[in-house]
Amino acid sequence: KDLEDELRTALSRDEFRVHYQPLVDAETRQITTVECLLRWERPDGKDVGPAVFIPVAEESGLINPIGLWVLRQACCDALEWEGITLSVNISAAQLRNPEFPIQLGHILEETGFAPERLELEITETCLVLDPVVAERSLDLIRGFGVRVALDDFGTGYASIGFLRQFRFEKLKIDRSLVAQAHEDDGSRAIMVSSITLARAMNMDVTAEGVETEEQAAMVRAAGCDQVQGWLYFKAMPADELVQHLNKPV
Ligand code: G
Ligand code: G
Ligand code: MN
Ligand code: NA
Repeated sequence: KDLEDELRTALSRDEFRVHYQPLVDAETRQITTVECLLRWERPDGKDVGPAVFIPVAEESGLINPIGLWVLRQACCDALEWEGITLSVNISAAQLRNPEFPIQLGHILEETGFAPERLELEITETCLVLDPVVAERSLDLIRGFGVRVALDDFGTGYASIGFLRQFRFEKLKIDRSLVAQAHEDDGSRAIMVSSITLARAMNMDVTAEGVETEEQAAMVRAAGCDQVQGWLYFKAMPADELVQHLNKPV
């Protein structure tokens, strides 16, 4: 309850920041996309990460205004990052909100951000909880020209059925699967066949959480289109990010 009140105040006092983590093209090694990761700069200096405050925001419904703030801020920041796609995490509670597609449409209109440069990352939780509403919202969102990525693939359950039903434009292989694939043959087989399947369905594939050159070589060989992880970049503020754009890593 305390944290919930603090989050409410944080929004009105403009204490949130959007940081950006690049996704690097597996072949050209150029930055193609940046993922928006929310940060909270508390005046008392005590860091609370999104893994802690996002669940509280989700339970309280505050994720709706916070999520819209992230979208608006990121679209403004990225307006002049020519050729770069923006990737924004969307919670189940946001996707379940029937107002969400309309609000997204307004933000695109007001900021002038090209919808073709926006990608939304959703998790299968969004789809399990309310597949009918999710499908309708995703149709509306795609109608704008916005793409949809399935995030955290490899951590959940029935993902293969979802791939067929929801036709994501991108699959993001979770970092736990990337790490395990480097350790054991069974996990590697799951990762490699998931990538093959996704590509056969015309999806783009990103490997997340790549921390070593060995992992990067492995996911490249398996056919990933983009590589994301601390090997290349951590999330950083916009002014730092712009110094890295248009330079191969
Ligand atoms: O930034 P970090 O890597 O610590 O993120 C932790 C978790 O919080 C991840 O699961 C990430 O997807 C989620 N997260 C970060 N920023 C946002 C955001 O703006 N909206 C939502 N819904 N989740 C976010
Ligand atoms: O759930 P999602 O995939 O959106 O989570 C993003 C989270 O993963 C963020 O908390 C981000 O800081 C973290 N992350 C990004 N790259 C790496 C990495 O290479 N290693 C680790 N351990 N975490 C990472
Ligand atoms: Mn994500
Ligand atoms: Na993920």
